[in-house]
Amino acid sequence: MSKDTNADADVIVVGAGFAGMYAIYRFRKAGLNVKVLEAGSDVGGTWYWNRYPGARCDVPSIEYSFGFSPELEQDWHWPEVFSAQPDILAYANHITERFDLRRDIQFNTRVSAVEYQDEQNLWRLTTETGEILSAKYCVMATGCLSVPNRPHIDGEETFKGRTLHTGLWPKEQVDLTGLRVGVIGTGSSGVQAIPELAKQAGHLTVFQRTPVYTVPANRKAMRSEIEATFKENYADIREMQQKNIGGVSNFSPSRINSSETTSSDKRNEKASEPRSVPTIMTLGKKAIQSLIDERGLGVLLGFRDLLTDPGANEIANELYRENVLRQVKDKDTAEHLLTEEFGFGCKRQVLDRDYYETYNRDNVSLVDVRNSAIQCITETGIETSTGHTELDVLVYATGFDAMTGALTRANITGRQGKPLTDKWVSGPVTYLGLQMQGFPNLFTVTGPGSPSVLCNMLVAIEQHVNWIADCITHLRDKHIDTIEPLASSESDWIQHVNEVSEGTMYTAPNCNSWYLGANIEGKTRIFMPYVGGYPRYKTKCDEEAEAGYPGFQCTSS
Ligand code: N01
Repeated sequence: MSKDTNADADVIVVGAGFAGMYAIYRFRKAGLNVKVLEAGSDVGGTWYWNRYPGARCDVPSIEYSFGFSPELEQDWHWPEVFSAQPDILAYANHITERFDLRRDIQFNTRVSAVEYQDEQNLWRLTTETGEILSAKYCVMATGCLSVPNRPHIDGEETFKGRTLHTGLWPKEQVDLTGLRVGVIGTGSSGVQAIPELAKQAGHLTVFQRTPVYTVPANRKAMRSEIEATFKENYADIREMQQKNIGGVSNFSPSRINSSETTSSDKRNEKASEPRSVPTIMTLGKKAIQSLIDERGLGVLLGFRDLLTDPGANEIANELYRENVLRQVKDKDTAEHLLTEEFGFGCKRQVLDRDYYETYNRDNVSLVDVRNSAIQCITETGIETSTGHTELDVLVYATGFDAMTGALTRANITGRQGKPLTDKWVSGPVTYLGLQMQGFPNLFTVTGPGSPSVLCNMLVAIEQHVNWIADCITHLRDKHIDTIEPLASSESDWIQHVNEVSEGTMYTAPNCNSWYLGANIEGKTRIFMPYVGGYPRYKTKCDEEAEAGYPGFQCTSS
């Protein structure tokens, strides 16, 4: 119960992923009474739902962790350099127990409506079971990739086998031994799942619409001396994260460039003044192929000009295609796996473990749905324009209604009952991805217009939740009833978000990614995250707070 009103809490948070979890800790510290509503039966958000075989993180474990507690940093042990889903979920559970978070979370509670009550200045949340809860502040911690996309395919309801989605994988073990399994989709989820599913299935058929750019992931175990060094330097690592464009301390492109060059390159660099950073264009194709031979395809990602120079991007593409042709033994399969429609950097980079090698297995086949279109799902499998594939299990690895999906589905209405979906009819409109005009005292964590999915998520989450907690504290201290952005702040910010994305590979005309909403039929094509970099973004948020929120309209009774 809220101390100030008759509401059920000071703040209701929707979602108990990492954002909702940290919100409990941080809001409690600010003296706020908090209640979290979570659809799942436990904490972890994306790591709770995405349990498919092979699921793991593409940010180093040491960095994909919270920085708010030095004791937690020291105590927690990550078994691998890049963590698998069970280890991240174990971390989420550890935090929940360590900070006694569960007592403020109501599980198995899906929110069906979030409505602003103008007269009472309260947010009223209705759950699917009809329960009604209210609070002065509402925080949507609903995640950027939390609404699975399952494209409609004719006949899908007739399939007599088992249907699964990578983003809603069952908790209990799924035994695929000896079964005929089909996978639709070759994004990050499909690429991670395919090698693991192939090991279990009798036969695996991959239905691919767009070939993926994927490079081998780091698969090292965490060595104790490396872990000790990280832990000794955690304070510096956190500081470096704050200064890095993607919120990752070792992500600086210049460091990557220098670490990916050979030792002779390094000697040459030392000898020559001024020091030149090797690029794809300066090194040339042959030299880069030797680097690939030495260290794998991932070296391509270390070159700065990959994302800025179309010529460099095309050389990287050529090298990429040549190396895929070398790895996949069956020439026809290899040809169909070749990327061609867009360059590196349009879609989220995928990291894999044995993706291409998997196509060399006898029990794996590829159906290229560009030449062999899916026509319908039958009782026993998938019918394409070139034949029928018999299946016992069909796995959708077809991604998410990203960034806006969870918010537009929550039936949010603001002042005078105005739906958020009306405000966002031409794409999401927010100020700093934190608030929307017309929706007072409603906050979004890692909302569209913030770095979110282009940043280390845990860094982005901590920054947003801290900002929101400080903002609510300010409102309380100053006896302010409502806060929402000025219309001009919103429109200036959206213009800036669009400007900084122009001319990048992300928004190239031939690029169709979920960042742009292009994976969802009918969704407005607009680049949703903020690509101007985490430090620049954080400075802007800090400036707003330090100046007393001039970009926002506040009211007091
Ligand atoms: O989803 P996606 P995802 N018929 O949208 C295909 C994060 N993540 O779940 O490209 C046939 O990328 C679609 O084809 P196309 C990460 O940020 C991270 O894999 O649209 N195919 C594509 O191949 C990631 O980017 C990790 O032509 C259809 C696939 O389905 C984000 O989540 C792991 C189709 C969807 O790929 C989303 O990844 C997993 C249709 N009708 C996820 N509809 C890590 O941390 C869609 N497809 C490593």
